[in-house]
Amino acid sequence: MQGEDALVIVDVQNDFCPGGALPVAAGDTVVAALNRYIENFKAAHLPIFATRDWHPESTSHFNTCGGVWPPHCVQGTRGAEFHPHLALPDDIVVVSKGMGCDEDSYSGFQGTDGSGVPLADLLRQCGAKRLFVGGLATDYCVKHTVLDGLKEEFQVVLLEDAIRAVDLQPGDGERAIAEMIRAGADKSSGREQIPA
Ligand code: VGL
Ligand code: ZN
Repeated sequence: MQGEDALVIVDVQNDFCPGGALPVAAGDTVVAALNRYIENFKAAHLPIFATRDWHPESTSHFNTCGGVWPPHCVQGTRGAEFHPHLALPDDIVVVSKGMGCDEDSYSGFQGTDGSGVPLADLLRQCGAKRLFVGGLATDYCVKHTVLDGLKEEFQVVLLEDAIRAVDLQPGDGERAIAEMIRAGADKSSGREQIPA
């Protein structure tokens, strides 16, 4: 890790974990890995961002309104809360996305903080050049966040031990990882770059 690194935790919310409305298999197993990264980034005084899916009750993103997904991560519900064991520091920056009635917003870069500042601006404001990305789900929000991060000209390290896939089709997660690597992401688990 170095002074220009930031940790970006994608959508580690109850609804994407076992028991939630749109559960990712073993989704909750990313929590322990992410908590280790959080500790390391905190100790190095490096910035940490957490994105969240933050949908209205009615949106074209949901199968109740013509979309693909069962309703999930509705604003203010328990399902939209971060996983209770995710050890988010108090000064974490929360980036919300998917608030519109007509958008999927899979990418954290479509999200904003409480004052409406987009993620890319928040990252640049704190001098970040390299992003370490983990969370849920590999084949949707992690993938789109990583690809947009690269388009925004950040270096991106995919935290392979801290992601899990929806796998609507078997192999979607593996294909998403391949796509991220092709686009320029570093597949390192981050372990050699982050002291344990
Ligand atoms: C996500 C499907 C629908 C995700 C969000 O966070 O990966 N997937 N909404
Ligand atoms: Zn969603």
